[in-house]
Amino acid sequence: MKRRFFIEKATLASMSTVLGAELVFGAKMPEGYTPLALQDPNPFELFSLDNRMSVLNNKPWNIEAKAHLLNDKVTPNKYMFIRNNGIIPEKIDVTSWTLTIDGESVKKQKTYTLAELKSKFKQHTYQLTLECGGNGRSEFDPPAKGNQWTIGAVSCANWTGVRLRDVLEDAGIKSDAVYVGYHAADVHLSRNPQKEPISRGAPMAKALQDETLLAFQMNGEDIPVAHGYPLRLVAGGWPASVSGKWIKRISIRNKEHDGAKMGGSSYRVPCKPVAAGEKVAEEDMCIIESMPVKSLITYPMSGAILKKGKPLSINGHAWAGELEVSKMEYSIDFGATWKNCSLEKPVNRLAWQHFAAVIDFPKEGYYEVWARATDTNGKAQPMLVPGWNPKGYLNNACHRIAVKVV
Ligand SMILES: Nc1nc2c(c(=O)[nH]1)N[C@H]1C(S)=C(S)[C@@H](COP(=O)(O)O)O[C@H]1N2
Ligand SMILES: [Mo]
Repeated sequence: MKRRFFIEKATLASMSTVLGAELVFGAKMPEGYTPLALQDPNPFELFSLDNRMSVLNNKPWNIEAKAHLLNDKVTPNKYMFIRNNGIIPEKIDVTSWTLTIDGESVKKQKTYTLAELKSKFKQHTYQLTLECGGNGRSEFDPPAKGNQWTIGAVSCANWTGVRLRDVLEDAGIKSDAVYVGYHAADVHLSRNPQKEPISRGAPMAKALQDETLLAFQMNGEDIPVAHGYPLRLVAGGWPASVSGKWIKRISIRNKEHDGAKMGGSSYRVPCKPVAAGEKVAEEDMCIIESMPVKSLITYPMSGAILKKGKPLSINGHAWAGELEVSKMEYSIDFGATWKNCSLEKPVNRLAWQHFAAVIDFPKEGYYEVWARATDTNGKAQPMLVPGWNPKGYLNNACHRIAVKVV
């Protein structure tokens, strides 16, 4: 029997509209087929990414790096993870782009063009570590829903812009201000214009830090579209969800910001540790602020093979949210004993630090190199996955690579 395909007329008509031309033999298309011109573009070309990056999701786009791709001291654009909660703004007109400062606690609501922001306020450049709160989620058991990030949702780029503080102070901050909340130009997955994909923020103390920027450049160029062109908030050391992309409006609030993904289990963890899989009441969840101490071995790649008698040079980065990393160690005996790595100072506050070590292995065989950072409060990374939480945030377990000595 001849197979017949039923493609609704309305679907065909809407496909034709998007294609900008009649889909002449549309009725002959196999069921469920998407015309090539409507298929997802190649994400590596679309975002100018290295094709070894891992695509976790396409609707919305979520893409992470691999440890060995993050070996540069400053993360190049092509290795920077992309995390979207909604649809990247489709039309961005920089000439008409404005930023409005409003909210209950602004003295005088003000709107700035990009040109005004750039000329009116002093510009600053900082290297800032941005890590997604859900980086490492894939290791939690029972598993947590959401993008299954492994270790690659972290970056440290050069960000140039004006201080958020300077702009907020220009508009005027009332004495009852407690929080800022951002509103951006990306589109909710439902395409409902009443809904925002994400609208987070930070307490005033974080908003007013020297390093909290309204940035228009990343690594010396216009910010790539996927990373928030033409204007984004950058708040290093906190979950990167605080660093709103495509910023249109910042509200100075007289209460904790209540935008999309501020409540429930979004970017919040149980205030006190809970058993794995336990249900946690909303009032027992706390907003994630400074990210925990963590590190990554970026050289060599896991699976390295080494000739017997040769030492192995390793290197990588370590970071600790608002704090600095004060000690970096490695272990080749599954954490039984630890030796020190050399550790550089950060180039500025909230930038990741670089470590290195030269390791001798006693004999042929299979080894693992584990790396462990300790922050200035004396807190070290846990060797294995830390406290379970409903959304799988804050996995700062020691990074490990496999090494074979032959
Ligand atoms: N407007 C907007 N800002 C956003 C997001 C978003 O979806 N929309 N995602 C946030 C999250 S969860 C993260 S981890 C970072 C990721 O920044 P990147 O894509 O530039 O690496 O952007 C944050 N800012
Ligand atoms: Mo994130």
